[in-house]
Amino acid sequence: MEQSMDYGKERVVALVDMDCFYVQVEQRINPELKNKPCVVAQYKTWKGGGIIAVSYEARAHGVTRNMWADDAKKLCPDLQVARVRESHGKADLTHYRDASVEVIEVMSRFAVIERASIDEAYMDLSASVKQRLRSIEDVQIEPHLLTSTFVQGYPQATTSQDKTEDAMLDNDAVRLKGLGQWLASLPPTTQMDSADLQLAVGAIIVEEMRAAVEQCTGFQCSAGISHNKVLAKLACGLNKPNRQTVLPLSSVTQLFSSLPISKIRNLGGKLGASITETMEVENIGELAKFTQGQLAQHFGVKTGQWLYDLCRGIEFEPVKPRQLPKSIGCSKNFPGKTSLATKDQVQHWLEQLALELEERLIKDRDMNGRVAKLLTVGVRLAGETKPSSYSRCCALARYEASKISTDSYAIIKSLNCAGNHQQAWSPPLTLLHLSASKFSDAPTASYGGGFLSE
Ligand code: DCP
Ligand code: CA
Ligand code: CA
Repeated sequence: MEQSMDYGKERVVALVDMDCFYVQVEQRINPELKNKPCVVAQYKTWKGGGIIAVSYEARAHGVTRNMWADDAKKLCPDLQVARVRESHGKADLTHYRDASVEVIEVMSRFAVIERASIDEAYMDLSASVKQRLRSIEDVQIEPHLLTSTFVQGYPQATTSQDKTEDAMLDNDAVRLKGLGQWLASLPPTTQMDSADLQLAVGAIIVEEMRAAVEQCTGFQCSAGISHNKVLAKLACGLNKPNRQTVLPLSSVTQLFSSLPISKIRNLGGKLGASITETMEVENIGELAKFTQGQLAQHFGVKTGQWLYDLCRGIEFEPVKPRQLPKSIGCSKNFPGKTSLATKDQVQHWLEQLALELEERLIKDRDMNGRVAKLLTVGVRLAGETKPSSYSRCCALARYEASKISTDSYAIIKSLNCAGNHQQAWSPPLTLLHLSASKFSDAPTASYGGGFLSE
């Protein structure tokens, strides 16, 4: 098929992701933790608790997520440890969720955003970029508008002497050199349909957005600016923290030639593993040697076409305007000996989870004017060989913890293999998860906008 020169470069898409998010939230609550090696840990019962977020100062000492806080302290003796709060006997993430709402609120002043997780959001900047380009005169874009921007693939080191020279520069000098080179290669701002020029203007908007986020919330973040979600997400991770990266399509071939398939959005799991196995390739760029037909043969027409474009850096998934989470859920793990082995225990923890869910659903209804209609219960069973997971759902009729927990119990009861007359639950459960989804507008009388808020 004949494709236009700009195939795959139609949009400007960015991803913004907060740096060590929970750590920054804790540092804002307790400023003594700022600029120090610091982690956020969950629960204290075992080895000082499990680490779920790590400041960049602590990363420099080799501290990583999933380490025990006690082990991390051996690597970094002056490590500061902030603790996740607990309520209903489980982790309480309210602070982080509230901080997330603050950030999303600031970002939404700049663009229509899609909230992708507690600390990241996609945005389609195509329209804003065109508008900005129309409003600026015929000028060259100056590096001082892009003070925290890296351009992937630049500076282009062509000779080995170039490479030796670049190796002598500090990180920011390399950044500036690359940025300068790339900006110099752009056409004048009157040539509005230039894909790279559009990326440059997108990057200016994202610089402004990130500055506003820091100004209004105190939190720093990183960003990726490219032509689609996959490239934007990838670019965002290239120069963390507190930096943003432009990924022009022309730099993709080089980047993809040594990029493991698992690093690509949506390919971190089973699909990625099966691609590596069936096609016998390690890096995403290697997929470009297969025809559309070959890829379709192994992965079906739809996925095959998607991969054919993707390994060339081309992807079309739209940014969906959505600021609110699609579901509200909570869960708790019961590892090893703590697994739930009696009906009473299962009921008790369903009640605790239902209490949290009720609280958060009511807050969500009041703030966002919507109600969830579906309740899903997930469990994981302890297994000798491999653990198995199940989920069951039912209608969510009322926001009432007691009703939620009895309904939840009723729909998972059949997973208990112990006899009806026994108190045991078997096999024991190592995870319980409750989640509410399928939102629709709340009846207007029951929340803000009625006479009470006049
Ligand atoms: N989080 C968690 N458990 C995980 C992954 C993340 O509780 N397995 C929480 C803590 C993180 C937050 O979500 O602070 C955001 O996750 P990220 O993966 O974006 O990681 P960070 O923001 O901590 O670090 P980075 O600067 O690398 O983005
Ligand atoms: Ca993050
Ligand atoms: Ca994230």
